[in-house]
Parts: sequence; C-alpha cells; structure tokens
Amino acid sequence: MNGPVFGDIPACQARTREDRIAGMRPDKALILPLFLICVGCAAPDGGDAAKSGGAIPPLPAEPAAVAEQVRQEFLHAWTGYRKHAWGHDELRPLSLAPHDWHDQTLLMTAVDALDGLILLGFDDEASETAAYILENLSFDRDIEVKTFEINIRLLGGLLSSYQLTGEAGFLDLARDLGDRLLPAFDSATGMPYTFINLQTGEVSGPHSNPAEIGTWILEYGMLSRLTGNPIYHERARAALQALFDRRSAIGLVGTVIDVESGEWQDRTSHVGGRIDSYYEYLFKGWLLFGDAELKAMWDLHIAAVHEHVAFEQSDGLWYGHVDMDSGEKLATRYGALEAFLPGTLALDGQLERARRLQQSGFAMWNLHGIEPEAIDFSTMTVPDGAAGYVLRPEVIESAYLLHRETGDPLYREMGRTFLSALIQHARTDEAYAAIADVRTMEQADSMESFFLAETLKYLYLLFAEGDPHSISEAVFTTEAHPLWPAGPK
Ligand code: DMJ
Repeated sequence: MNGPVFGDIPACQARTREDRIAGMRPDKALILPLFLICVGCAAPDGGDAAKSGGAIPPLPAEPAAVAEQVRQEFLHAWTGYRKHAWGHDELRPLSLAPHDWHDQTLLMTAVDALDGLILLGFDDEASETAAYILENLSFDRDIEVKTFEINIRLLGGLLSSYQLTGEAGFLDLARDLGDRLLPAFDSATGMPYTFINLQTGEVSGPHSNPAEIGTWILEYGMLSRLTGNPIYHERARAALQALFDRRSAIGLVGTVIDVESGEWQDRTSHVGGRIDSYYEYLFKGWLLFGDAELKAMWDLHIAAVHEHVAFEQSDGLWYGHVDMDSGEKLATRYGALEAFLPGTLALDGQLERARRLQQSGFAMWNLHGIEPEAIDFSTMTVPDGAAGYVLRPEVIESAYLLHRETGDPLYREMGRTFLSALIQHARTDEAYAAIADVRTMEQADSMESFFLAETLKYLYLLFAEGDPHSISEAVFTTEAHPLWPAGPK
C-alpha cells in the first residue's frame, strides 16, 4: 500500500514572506484577483495549462451550472478509472494502468465512489458498479490490510451504498468485513492493531495512533444499528474510551501509542494526520448517535486544542505542533490534513474560529495555486518532502460545511478557486492526477480513491442547490460517506 512518490524539485517562489501574507488574508473582493495571480505564478514551466492548451474557460456564474461542471469532472475521472482500471483498486492516471494495494483487489475506487455516483445522479454507472461489486467483491482474502483504511474506504462505502439503495448484498458485505476486522480490537487495551490478515485474523502493528484507533464509531456504530448486533459499536466505543483515558493532564493526545502497553511513543500533539479524525469522530459520534459522553469528550479535547495547539500570528490563526504534556510549542506546521478542522468546528457552531482557520487554509492553497501537503506557517514555505498534493479533500470539505452553516458566498468563491486549480493543474486527458510538487505543478501517477469519494463530492455539494437524498440530515464519515440516522428519504 504505497502512496505516490514525490520528486525533489526546487522551489520557484520569488515573492517575499510579506508579499505572501498580504495575499493570504483576502477579503471577499480580493479572492478572484488573488486566484488569477496564483494561477499566473503557479506553473513556471507552463505546467499542465500549457500541456492542455493554455487558459481554461471561466467557470459559469450560476451555482447550479458550477455543480453541473463538477459532475462532468467527476464523470471524467470515473470514466478514466472505468476504462483503464475497472476491477482494480485504483487508476494510475499517467501510465493509464490499474493498481492494486495488495496481491488481490478490494475494488477500492469502485466501493469508495459508489455513493458519489448515486448522489451525483449517474444512475447507469451506479447500477453497473453496484452489480459488479455485489458479484465480485470478496473479503475472504489472504492479505494483510491496514485496518483504518479498509474501515473508512470500504466499510463506510458499503454502509452508505446500503442506505442509499436498500440492497441487502451491501449489508452482507459490510457485516462480513466488519466481522473480519473485529480481531484487530483484541489487544490488551482494546485499541485496534494497525494491520490484520482478512482471512486468518492475524494482527500486527502495535504502534498505532489516535486517528487509526479512534475512527471507527460511525462505521461500526452504524453496522450495529443496521444488523442489530451490538458488538461492533461496543468495540469501537471501548477503543475511543481507552484512548481518551490516556490523554495528558492538559487534555491532549500524542501522535503514536502502543496498543498493547497503552504507552505513548510520540508525545507530539497537533490536529493533523494520525490525530485528526479521532477528534472528528468524537463530535460526529455524538451527531449521529446522540452519545452525550462523546460530546463531552470532544468538548474537553477541543478546549485543550484551542488553548495549547492554536498559534495566533499577525497574519491569522493556525494550529501547529506542541508537546502533549506541557503544551510547549514545537513546530509551526499546518497542512492539508489539518484543514478538516474548520468544517468540524462549523458543525459545532464555533464559527468565528472556523472562519479564521479556513482563511489560513485558503492562504495555504493560494501560496502556490494548490495546497502542498504542509507548510511552515511562520515562514510560509514548504518543508522538505511536503510539496505534493495527493488530491486531498479537507479544505474543500470545510468550505462546504462552512457554506452550509453560514450561507456566506465567500465559501463558494473559494470553491471556484479550488475547482479552477484542479482543472488547470490536475486534470489529464483521461482522469485526474496528483501533483508531485505544487511549486512546479509536475503531476504524479496517482489518483487516490478519495478524490472521487470526497474531493469531488464535497465540491459538488458546495454548489448543488436543494437537498439531494436529504443529504443535510446525513453525517459524513471521514471518507465523506454519508450515513443517515434513520436512512435517506
Ligand atoms: C481520507 O482517506 C480521509 O479523509 C482520512 O481521514 C484522511 N486522509 C484521506 C484524505 O485526505
């Protein structure tokens, strides 16, 4: 299960830090001009715009027309997968070859994308995909998988597809997968191991992290609700509790923990990868199941996060890296994964912070015209090894949720910037490709399944009018699979 490998390409930035900061706190009137500036500076070698023949046409004015354009981009990416990688986990969009994470396929992109095909109204493609999954997907495989990824991409996808279609086969597959993942929770602490063999149940990887331990309650909770078997919910809930009980005296968690001993291995605290969706699921576990204890756990953590992990700078609000015990500030690093937080804060009604942090995420996007994996926000530079963009959704997810909660057109303007940049730099003739280095816009041969499952879904919903499939009543999993407390209408 290898992610894309990014090249080591020198920076191209000529602007000073002050110039960048000045361009990063745009008021509404400045957003479009800034976007044009960023597009102009983003690809010194001519980039993908040159490859695809120059300037892209402007986006339509009407939100519904932009939503339709996103639909067409979704279809474009889906068609590339359908044509070149059907029956496999992923498309490699530059070599136009299929890619499987393991020796045997788990149909990752098909399962991850199916509820999106349904929500965006691609009925024929959805029917064909549903039939293919039901006929061909099997979890009786002698392969070692990453428990977290399989849960969020596959179990979450199957549950959403079941709620949207009522097709019993999806619930059968979800139950089978849920059962196969259960032995992962048989550690001394009840926190799940990182890996499991789907056929033998053999576990490995005792060093895990809050995100991978704490991102189960939505999927396993819904599996219990739909099957009537409480075991899944119980195991996910116990894992959350075990993790919460190991918080520091100031209410923070670290980055790596041993699920056998319960000892922290890395005591760095932040809101990015390896911690992010633990916090997200405490809040959303309350939203979906009304579990008031989860809300209290979220409240305690998020107050500590605001107190110790937030960095107030002259250019705005950021969240960096601190020591989980002392709160000592360790690094001024913020990234594409951290950008989920404004959306979750918005759902909790913490709008002022959410708005300010989203502006920082937007500044990160505009630094080079597409966000890198991370920046050092004290210098507004990209650290070594963090210049890639793997088509991540989080800053778009936050724009969607902020727009939903505030109605402020600012967030659709951000969405236009995101969509234009994706079309200009990440679109290929046959699909979409990750960006190896946002300073050069060189593309990478990867199209993660979350590009369809999350990035384009949130972009579509940001502009869609009405309430397709009563989506406003759904709670989105961390992989953007909507789950409805009482099913979609
Ligand atoms: C997705 O698989 C999920 O959103 C996860 O929580 C974080 N990483 C990717 C997207 O960036």
